[in-house]
Amino acid sequence: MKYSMKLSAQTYRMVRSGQQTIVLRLDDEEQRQLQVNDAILCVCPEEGQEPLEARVKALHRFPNFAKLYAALPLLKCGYSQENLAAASPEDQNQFYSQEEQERYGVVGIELRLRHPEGNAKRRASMFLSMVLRHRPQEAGITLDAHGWAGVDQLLQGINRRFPLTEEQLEDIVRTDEKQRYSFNSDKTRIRANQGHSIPVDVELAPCEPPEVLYHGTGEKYQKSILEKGLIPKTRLYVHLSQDVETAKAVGIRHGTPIVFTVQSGQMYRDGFRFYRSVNGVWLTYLVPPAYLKKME
Ligand code: HQG
Repeated sequence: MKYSMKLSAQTYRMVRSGQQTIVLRLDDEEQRQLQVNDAILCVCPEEGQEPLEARVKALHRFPNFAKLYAALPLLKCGYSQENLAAASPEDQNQFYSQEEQERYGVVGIELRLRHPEGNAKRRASMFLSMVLRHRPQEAGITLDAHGWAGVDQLLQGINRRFPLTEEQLEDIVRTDEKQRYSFNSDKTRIRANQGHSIPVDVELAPCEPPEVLYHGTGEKYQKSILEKGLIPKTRLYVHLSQDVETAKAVGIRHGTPIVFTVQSGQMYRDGFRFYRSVNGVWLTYLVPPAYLKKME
């Protein structure tokens, strides 16, 4: 079944660019028919733009916007770093009356675009991250002990699947939204800043973390995490975020997001080591359950 959804000009632009992946609505009769994987057409009558073809990736339902705002990553819901601090569930009152909100509940419709903008660049970047963090053999290259790959070898190695020029590679490194990669000083070598599953030492100095850090994950892992603590699974480290919004954005990659607070200050005093990657991700080897608390 095919649905169509009207978006304001601003929402349309943010959805098209990939910055916004979750559209907020009342959970009324219309939205309740939606199911995961349904095809949905996003139209913008104001601008007379091409409709965007999408599928429903997930439906995040809440009794009210206060709960939705607390749970979902607002940076994926139409807010940006500039207006995030001022974001409030009351922003929705201009669209839906209090009465309607209480009557129907609300829903975050998570979308996956069929033809995302910048798709070729994004796919090249994802391949790079796979090669530089997990499987260099896919490009027929090896990484040195510190995770570096020669730029020439890398470009040659990925050429068949992703023919990139040096300039295009530099553009990916410069514009990556999470600053995942670094060059050495003369740009002859490149590596991923963090996120590896293969044992490389990216030369991070241990440092003192803030008193509290955050870990975003999927609800489905909650029970196991509360029993065993946070473990690195396939990566070298457990990844922790400096703020709740980033943690929620990490968590939604695993389904319904939940966030744990980590008593990192206490862990540090108890002798656990912490590292901060060049791109601002906090890393540690494991977090025992005693230092974890699920945020409500
Ligand atoms: C979970 C992305 C059950 C853990 C992000 C997580 C991040 C447990 C999953 C970076 C567990 C591993 C890393 C336990 C941990 N039982 N589940 N005891 N302990 N887990 O992708 O932290 O886009 O390896 O909660 O932004 O989600 O790749 O780790 O859900 O910075 O650059 O096991 O990856 O960055 O998943 O994400 P991941 P992550 P990039």
